[in-house]
Amino acid sequence: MYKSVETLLVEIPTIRPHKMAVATMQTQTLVLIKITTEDGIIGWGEATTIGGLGYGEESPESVKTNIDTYFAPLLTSIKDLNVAQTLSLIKRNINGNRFAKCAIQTALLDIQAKRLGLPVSELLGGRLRNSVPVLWVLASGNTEKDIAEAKKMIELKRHNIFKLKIGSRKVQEDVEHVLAIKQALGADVSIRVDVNRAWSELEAIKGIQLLQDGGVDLIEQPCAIENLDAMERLTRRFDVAIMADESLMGPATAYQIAKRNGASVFAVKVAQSGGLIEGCEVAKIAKLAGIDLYGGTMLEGSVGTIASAHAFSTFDNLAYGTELFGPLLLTEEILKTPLRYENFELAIPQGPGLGIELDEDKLDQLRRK
Ligand code: MUC
Ligand code: MG
Repeated sequence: MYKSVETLLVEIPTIRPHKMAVATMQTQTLVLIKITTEDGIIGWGEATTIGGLGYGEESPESVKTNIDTYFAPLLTSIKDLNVAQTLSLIKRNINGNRFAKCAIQTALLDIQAKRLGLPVSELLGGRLRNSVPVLWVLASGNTEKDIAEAKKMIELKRHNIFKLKIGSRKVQEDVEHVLAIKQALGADVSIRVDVNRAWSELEAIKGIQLLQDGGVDLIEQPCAIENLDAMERLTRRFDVAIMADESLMGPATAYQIAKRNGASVFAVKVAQSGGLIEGCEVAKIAKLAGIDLYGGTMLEGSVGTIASAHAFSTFDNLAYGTELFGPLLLTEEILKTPLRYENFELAIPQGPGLGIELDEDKLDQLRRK
């Protein structure tokens, strides 16, 4: 069935430093998985994370080691299982490792969808849209540069919603930075902030009140991953949307957060969820709990980005759009035909599988040897 499973670490510099409370990125290390079947079909998946171990529990190196050592031998030993049975076998034999599991699942779905001649979205229940709105993240760390960058994006019709990375400065300084940008861009431009869990609950109360009063639309992951008590109290206290990001680690945590009103919006990330199917399960839990949806990213390159878009295209209500801009933050193109960003949206390919073609010569030049 599966002849080979390869894991590539691909280093690509970013277009500018990307400053977050948890790490400053100058380069992104893409973790790409290529699975080849015995009858010659190739499937791709991605397990990229942010800042090595700065953001999550899996690093590019740990993902590669675990895939090469545990996932690959298991997959190449399979004789006659369908995709669901293969995923179930993986779950029974391997704990944790959501990023690796997502990448493997993506590649298996890419293969299966190519076999059936359908886009991956159709294996996930079917798309409701052919494109998704994409915001841009302002994270240069400088107010004037961020304003200029935002104005350029609006002019290019690339993005008209912005998320600001805050949490590394004092609350008051961050608030002044955000509100200066909000004022410069005007009432019609939606501004959101991502604190990346940097605030204590008291800092969050102070910061969120000022941001809410200043017209900011959404506050992402203000407090620590495990501090769901604080997330719940903030969600109940404020009118502005409070979004769970890092606290969401798949369907089980989605259920826990939903049950206790720990967020008003979920940032669904396929890698954090442990797969595209699990990302759709998180969305289903949100829908049942009356929680709004946002399509998140781990700043993946084109493979993870388009895989996410296939999953997000199936969501009934994507009230807060997506942040699937990862490939636009990178200085190198790894697809033969780049993803299409136009009119503030990312187009989702109609072709079989993920609907993309990797430039393998380019990957060979960029991969860690
Ligand atoms: C995060 O926490 O949201 C997504 C966009 C971005 O700039 O950083 C990531 C991670
Ligand atoms: Mg976030």
